[in-house]
Amino acid sequence: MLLTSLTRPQDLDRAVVVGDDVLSRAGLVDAAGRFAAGIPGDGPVAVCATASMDTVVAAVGCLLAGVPVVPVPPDSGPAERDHVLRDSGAAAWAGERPDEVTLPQVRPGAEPVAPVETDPERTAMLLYTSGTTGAPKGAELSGRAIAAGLDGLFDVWGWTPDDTVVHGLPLFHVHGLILGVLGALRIGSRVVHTVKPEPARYAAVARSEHPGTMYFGVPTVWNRIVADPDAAQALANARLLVSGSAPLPESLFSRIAELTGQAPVERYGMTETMITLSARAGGERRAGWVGLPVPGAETRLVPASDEDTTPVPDDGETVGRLEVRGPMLFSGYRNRPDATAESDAGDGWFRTGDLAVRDAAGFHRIVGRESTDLIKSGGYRIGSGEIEAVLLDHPDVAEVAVVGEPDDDLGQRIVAYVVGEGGTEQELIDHVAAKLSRHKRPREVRFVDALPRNPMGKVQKKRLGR
Ligand code: MLC
Ligand code: AMP
Repeated sequence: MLLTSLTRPQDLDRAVVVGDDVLSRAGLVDAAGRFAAGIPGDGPVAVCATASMDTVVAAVGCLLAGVPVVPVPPDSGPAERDHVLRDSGAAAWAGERPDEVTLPQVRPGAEPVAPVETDPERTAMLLYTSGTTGAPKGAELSGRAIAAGLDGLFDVWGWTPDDTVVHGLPLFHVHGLILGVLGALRIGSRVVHTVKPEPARYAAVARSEHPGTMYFGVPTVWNRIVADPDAAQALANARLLVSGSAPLPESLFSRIAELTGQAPVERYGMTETMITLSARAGGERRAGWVGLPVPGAETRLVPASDEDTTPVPDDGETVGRLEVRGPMLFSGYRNRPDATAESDAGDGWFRTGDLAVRDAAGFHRIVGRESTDLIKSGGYRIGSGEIEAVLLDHPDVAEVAVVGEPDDDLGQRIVAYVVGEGGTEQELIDHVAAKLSRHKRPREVRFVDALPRNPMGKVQKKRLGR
């Protein structure tokens, strides 16, 4: 059973709070059990993952029924949504249903059904995530993998039922949904979701009668919190301030420490691997470093070039390609044996695509990514290929190259270099926002006469940019 706390006989008031909606543990079990009663069959359920209690109830209902959950970003445009629905083989839809979606809608039953024991190896969550090219891939996470990943975090963060987790992150990714909701429901702590990850909302919870003990954010969220010193100071009494999903700049680490009196805990993860590296609650927190493997996880650094066979020393300086192994890893990409095989380095090692260094104490620092085609913007992982394909569909675009450029707030911002005539910058931005999730829209379009290409005709993205 993944959500172990839900089988405890004792109730817990305010077990889940999302905005103004509040459920006790018993209330959640009842609502999720009634949702489960309405699930037709045992195929995956696509959950329109708005930041709402409905999403929490639907996801928990599916897990109690032993049916895979496919969280769909609520603003995903038709191109992205159709792909997710087709590829996942979703059999039903939960939440507000767009006209074009014809799947049967889950209608909660009058009586809750009891949780079923499911094969822990069965996919519990199918999370869609971008690759460098093509449409997003569905990472299959089994109940066993999710449980292992969460148990590791309970250990390293000293996370207990006495905690209250606070965040406002999207409920369709590992960070917001698995850590931020399922983590709380597994250990039995409370969770407060602020609907949006705005500094004032985090501060309001911190100053309320029911303050949090752990606050989660991506670096963009922390950047906005330190820009509002009053909000930052409200978090001073928290037990842990946790950052992840993208690199936390050293200056931001220091600023958080200065304003709140405590250094943040940084951790590193991926959709495919959950969280594999983290600083310890009671251990060293080092700016620019993501800490040690969580219990069960192992890491290795392989030479950064195929020609080089010299082992990468643990000197804190030599860069290698990061590979990870452990019980929290996914079971593969849905319908993509090619991509699954490509990510598999043998013996259970997963190629993260990240470049890292490791020091003698086992601390890791992420120094970049192997591919320029994966962009991290606001903590979202975005493949340039998917955006390029949509832009090329626009009649005014002849050629395009999409890259991530440094951005003080978002980490990277999406910039599209376009060869073409007629379309304005805003038209092209809106074109992408209408077809894909909004966060995949370019923040900037630069019109150029030609794209830099090598003699083979391949675009040289590293030569783009200011
Ligand atoms: C502006 N907007 C437009 C638009 N121009 N919308 C459509 N088309 C246009 N042309 C509007 C939007 O509607 C929205 O309004 C507003 O602009 C903000 O847009 P945004 O891009 O969504 O928000 P922004 O403020 O930039 O977001 C910052 C952020 C967000 C931090 C809130 O990036 C975020 O939630 N990031 C979290 C990502 C995350 O959880 N990643 C974890 C992955 S798991 P409105 O009204 O809707 O606000 C993982 C594993 C691990 O990585 O290690 O954790
Ligand atoms: P996603 O699939 O959205 O989970 O994105 C995973 C990617 O996010 C990783 O491969 C890293 O590139 C990046 N990432 C996650 N956490 C961190 C971190 N703490 N520091 C640097 N990069 C991170």
